[in-house]
Amino acid sequence: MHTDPDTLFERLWESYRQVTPSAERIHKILGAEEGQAIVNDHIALRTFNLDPVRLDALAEHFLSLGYRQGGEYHFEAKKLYARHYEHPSLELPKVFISELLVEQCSPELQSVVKRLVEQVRPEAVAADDFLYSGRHWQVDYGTYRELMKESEYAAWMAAWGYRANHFTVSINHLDQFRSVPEINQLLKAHGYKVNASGGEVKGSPEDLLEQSSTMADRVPVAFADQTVTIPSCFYEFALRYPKPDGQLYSGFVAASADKIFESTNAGS
Ligand code: OOG
Ligand code: NI
Repeated sequence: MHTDPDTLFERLWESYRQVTPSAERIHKILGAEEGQAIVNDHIALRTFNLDPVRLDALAEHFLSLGYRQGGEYHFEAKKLYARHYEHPSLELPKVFISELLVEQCSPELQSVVKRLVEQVRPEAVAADDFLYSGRHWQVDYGTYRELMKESEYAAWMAAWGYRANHFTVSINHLDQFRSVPEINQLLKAHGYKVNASGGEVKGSPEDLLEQSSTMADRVPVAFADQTVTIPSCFYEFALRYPKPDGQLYSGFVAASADKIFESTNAGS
């Protein structure tokens, strides 16, 4: 486990950046427009609900840094469960961790995923670098395709393993851009594809959270048998509104999250 959150987030960004060239470019564009550092609202991690890699084991890395558990979110159709974590020091990014409810999936998917997870050493999960350690298993492209038919999430996990699947720019901390549509316009002007599932702006002021995201980059990944270009990670943007007590809402919105998961879908 890391003892310093800044180092953990730097390492997570480094591993994310390596497979998400658009995030680094957009980060630079925004940084140049703003003339100040870009603040992260949150990051997200994915896993399977099997020992030793279940959500709780990933969360332990943040609890040991003083993070506390926030809300819970259910995604019945996608067979996912998620929780968010936040730190009392509000400048640290929130963390959204989800897990695939493997027992609800087909026997075929279950046996593939169990075979992958069996290859993860329990000691590796507690190690400093686990959250950005990538894949701990061999998987061939045919298996990835099979998983994809049933769960885009399972296929993504099989290909990419442990890494942040997105970082999220806090629009509240920007000066030149005040709304999600303005950000979406900037993204499109630079040729990036905005996730349009459920609309390009997810959530509303009534939800206290508005979000948008790019569609994941497509980069080559080395499967056990061949190298193929597939969706990697994406960049997200979030604008939070104050609750009646004046504090910014710090939770997530399940209906919006449900669509944001689709930013890593293979599409047409
Ligand atoms: C997480 C999707 C949900 C949000 O901000 O609601 C999310 C994922 O794709 O793993 O990031
Ligand atoms: Ni997110």
